[in-house]
Amino acid sequence: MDETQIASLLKSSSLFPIPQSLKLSYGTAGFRGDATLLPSTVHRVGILSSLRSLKLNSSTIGLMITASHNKLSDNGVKVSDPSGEMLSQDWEPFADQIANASSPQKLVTLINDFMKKEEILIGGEGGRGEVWLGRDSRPSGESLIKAAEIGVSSVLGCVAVDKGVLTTPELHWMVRAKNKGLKDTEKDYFENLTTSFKCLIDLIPSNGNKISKLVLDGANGVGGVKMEELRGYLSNLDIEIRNTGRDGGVLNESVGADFVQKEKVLPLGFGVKDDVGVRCVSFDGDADRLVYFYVTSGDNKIELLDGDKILSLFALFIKEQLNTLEGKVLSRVGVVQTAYANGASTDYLKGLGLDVVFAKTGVKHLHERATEFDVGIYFEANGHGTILFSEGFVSLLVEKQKEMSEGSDEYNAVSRLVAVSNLINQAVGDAISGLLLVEVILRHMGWSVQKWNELYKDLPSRQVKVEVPDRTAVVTTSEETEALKPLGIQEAINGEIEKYQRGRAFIRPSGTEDVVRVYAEASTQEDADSLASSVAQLVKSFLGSI
Ligand code: NG1
Ligand code: ZN
Repeated sequence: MDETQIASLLKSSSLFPIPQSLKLSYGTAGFRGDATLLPSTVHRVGILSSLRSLKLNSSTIGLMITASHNKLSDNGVKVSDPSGEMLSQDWEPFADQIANASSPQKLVTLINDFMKKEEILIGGEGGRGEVWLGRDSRPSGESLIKAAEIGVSSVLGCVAVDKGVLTTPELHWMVRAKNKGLKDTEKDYFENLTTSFKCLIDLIPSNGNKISKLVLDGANGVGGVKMEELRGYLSNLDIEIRNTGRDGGVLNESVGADFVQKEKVLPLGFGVKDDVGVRCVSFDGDADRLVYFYVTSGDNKIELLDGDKILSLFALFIKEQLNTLEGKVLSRVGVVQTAYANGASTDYLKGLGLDVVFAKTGVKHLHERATEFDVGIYFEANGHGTILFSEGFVSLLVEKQKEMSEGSDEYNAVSRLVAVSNLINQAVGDAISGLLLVEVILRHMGWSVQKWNELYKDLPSRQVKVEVPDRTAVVTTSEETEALKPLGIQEAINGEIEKYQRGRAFIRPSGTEDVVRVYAEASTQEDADSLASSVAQLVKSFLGSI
């Protein structure tokens, strides 16, 4: 690194001093924390993104400012690799190191060492770098974007392009499209969705399955607003949009996919009286998750159709198309879930004859496993997921289609699969594209939300979070189903599990909030609640509570 570069880094980082006692780690989904503490972190992630772009021959990198489902006062930052996937995990330790470097000098030393190791050249001998910036609707995002911009451009030869307020999946999609040399604007994103959605609607055999109105809870975040924009392009979707954030509601406060999935109650803005039986859907704060629900009657309890049920609907539809192609197209279809998947969904998917594998919590882990298949479908129970089609498989489909007679069942099945591969975001889970696919499949099947819900019956479950002095004291096995530390806690949890029919429970430290999460499942809701509360009690007694 030459003198000019060193001076540039020292100067820019002195503008963003690191708060005392800040200790961050690039968790399940990047860095998160109270927004006021994050300018130095975001600035440094800007630097990292530039280095990543230089390392990858000037490919465009994405930097997203969001804290997804966290409260409004939080924010966060995560990086998209050129393919639209999450930052490669082998750069995460470097991200941790620079985010926590205690002074500009230490930061420069770390960067210098890393550049030598990675053989990254800067300035005259190096190439150019480009980083696209996006942010969700959090007000704190405005100044954090500036910190990112300054970080990016403090690396010589690198520029930041501010793409404004976006959903997380939009930015990932745009970065992916840019690096593939495809049309890459937000308008292109909308056009791609509308074209493939319309194509799937046109392929519905009767083309007439009527479907009732859908009501969206936008979590008072960016997703509802973008959905309003998209509605302008779509003539085929009857949707009412609530919780757009314009009516005074607060982001993620008693609204949104995380709230609905974890609390299993109606979000604000939805009433028991008017909405009984209506098909409803919730996005999370940055619109990379969705869950469906409906009110049965009486109280504000809901029937939840979570990520597992969305996954099951998608798997069923894909399988139906592939069955039509039996003997013509060979494919490996796989499903990826996490320990949070409801046991009943796993049984159902296995019953469909699908290969079901498990990954650690966090979509980066699920995504990686899904790439092992021709068609890999992954979902977290919380509604974050997508379908990955290998490029080879899509080319094979297009090739085979040429030999089929237009309008035949097999021809239509191939057309549907190709249209799904365009509609569904191949970069990352995307609430908007997920919603469109659910809607088209329900129409294709001629199903109501209630009928879809009957695919299988969820085992009652309960999730709680426990605030502890140090969540890192919990260390788990790789699949997160057993706790290795603190010593003795797993035996105690097992002792509780044994008391319940179909009991299952586990704990893990959250990667996005300062809590230990507890998950419990049992044959009745009462038992699931009681198991969750005794395991939470164990966490408190082993780790202390605050
Ligand atoms: P943590 O906080 O690590 O549990 C949560 C979700 C993940 C994932 C990330 C990213 C649960 C139990 N965990 O992670 O699945 O979506 O947020 O947003 O829902
Ligand atoms: Zn999110």
